[in-house]
Amino acid sequence: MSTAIKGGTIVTADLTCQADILIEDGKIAEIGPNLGGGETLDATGCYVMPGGIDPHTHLEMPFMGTYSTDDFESGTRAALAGGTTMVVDFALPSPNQSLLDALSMWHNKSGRANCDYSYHMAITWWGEQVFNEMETVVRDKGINTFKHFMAYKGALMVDDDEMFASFQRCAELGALPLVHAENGDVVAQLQAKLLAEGNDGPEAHAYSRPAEVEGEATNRAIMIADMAGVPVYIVHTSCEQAHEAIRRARQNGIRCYGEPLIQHLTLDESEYANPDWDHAARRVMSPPFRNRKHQDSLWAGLQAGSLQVVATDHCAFTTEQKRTGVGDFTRIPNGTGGLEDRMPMLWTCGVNTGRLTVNEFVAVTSTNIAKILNMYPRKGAILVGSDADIVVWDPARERTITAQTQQSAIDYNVFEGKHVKGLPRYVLTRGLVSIVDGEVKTREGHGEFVARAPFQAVNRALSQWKEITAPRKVERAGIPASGV
Ligand code: DUC
Ligand code: ZN
Ligand code: ZN
Ligand code: ZN
Repeated sequence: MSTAIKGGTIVTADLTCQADILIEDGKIAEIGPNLGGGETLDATGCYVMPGGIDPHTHLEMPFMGTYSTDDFESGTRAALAGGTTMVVDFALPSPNQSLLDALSMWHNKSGRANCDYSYHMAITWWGEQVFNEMETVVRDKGINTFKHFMAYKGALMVDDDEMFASFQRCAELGALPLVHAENGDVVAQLQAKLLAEGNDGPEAHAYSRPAEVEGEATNRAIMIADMAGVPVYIVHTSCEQAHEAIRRARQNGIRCYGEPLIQHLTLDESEYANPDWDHAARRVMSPPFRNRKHQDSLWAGLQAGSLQVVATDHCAFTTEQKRTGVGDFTRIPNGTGGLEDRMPMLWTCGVNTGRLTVNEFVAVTSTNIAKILNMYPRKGAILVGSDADIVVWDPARERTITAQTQQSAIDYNVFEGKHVKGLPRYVLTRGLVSIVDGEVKTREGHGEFVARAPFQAVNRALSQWKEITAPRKVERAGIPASGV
């Protein structure tokens, strides 16, 4: 069965041209003038672009005493409705759980996915088993990225010594470390102080995670990666300090990447000042929304290329789940949705305002991350042989975002009331036409796992497991170890 997309303007990260596309067996078979096929999709007046890739989602994730509400079915349906044709989710082992067990759990959840997906593996604890399983994950399981949390002390957080050891392991395996960069020790102390002072509302969440906490950790992660001899990818870069650390490092020849979220680009900290508890709590995520100065820095980074990717960190909780944190902001499940709105919001606030060109839009929503994650040109490209993950984008189509018509399973939308201009006419996932003029025609289970090969690794034998041995306290003359 073949499909032809006719009459549109093909836009990729590096070129714009008029041509038709012929799709056969889920792949792009031909690009050129006057192509015909079984089914014809009219792209007149539209841009024909690589489907969006969201490299940062948490679908049905156990977190803070609950599970994020969008699963692989509703999450990927929401993604497709907004022009995103692939997601990369985080497999998150619980403490002492085998990485391979966690991976099987994630594979079980993703069976209902409507579009293709891949995983990052999180390093949530450190030990000989993790060290050994990292090799299996990279060599046999098609995963070349490992996520590290520098925050969530007492839960997901890894310390610097563990992070350094894991980064060195990534270097020798040809894997890329990802980092949630916030200083978890400082956050924990600020949270305790705020609560003790009676600040228990959602606005205190933002006070407990100032930009400095992120700037410090971003710089630390980059320096540790440099010492380990491995590139590093900083997830949800939300502030000027973090962006500056990335920009400076890149200027000095360090290979590092930064990923702003559509939420941080378009929503600001005033959301937490809303007197409606639900309104503010629904927007609690880490890092929190920032002010205009930080937003301008992120936009400038996308324009200059010092930031490369726009993601969502889609981690959707219902209002009822958020209310677990009434009386204690530290118990509000962290996370916001965004999968369905990333592309229309970025188009509206980026392309329509002149901040981004159409080609830059493709780069930051699709092509750059396909390259960074080593799945280009299968994904992120319009080339003969690439997967037919394609969005036919109608720049004239408009809509006001509202939870009432969204695909996500939660009961609100953080972009409620925003008017977007620029929406998909057609969305194809490996050739399957899944969205037609806003109408959802997704097929549950159509999505497949995308294996990603390792990067070229350091050319030497793998190291052996070594216990981290660092004396924590040393007795000095007359001063007991428990003292200063
Ligand atoms: N931040 C969130 O807001 N949610 C999920 C995990 C994270 O780091
Ligand atoms: Zn974290
Ligand atoms: Zn995070
Ligand atoms: Zn995340």
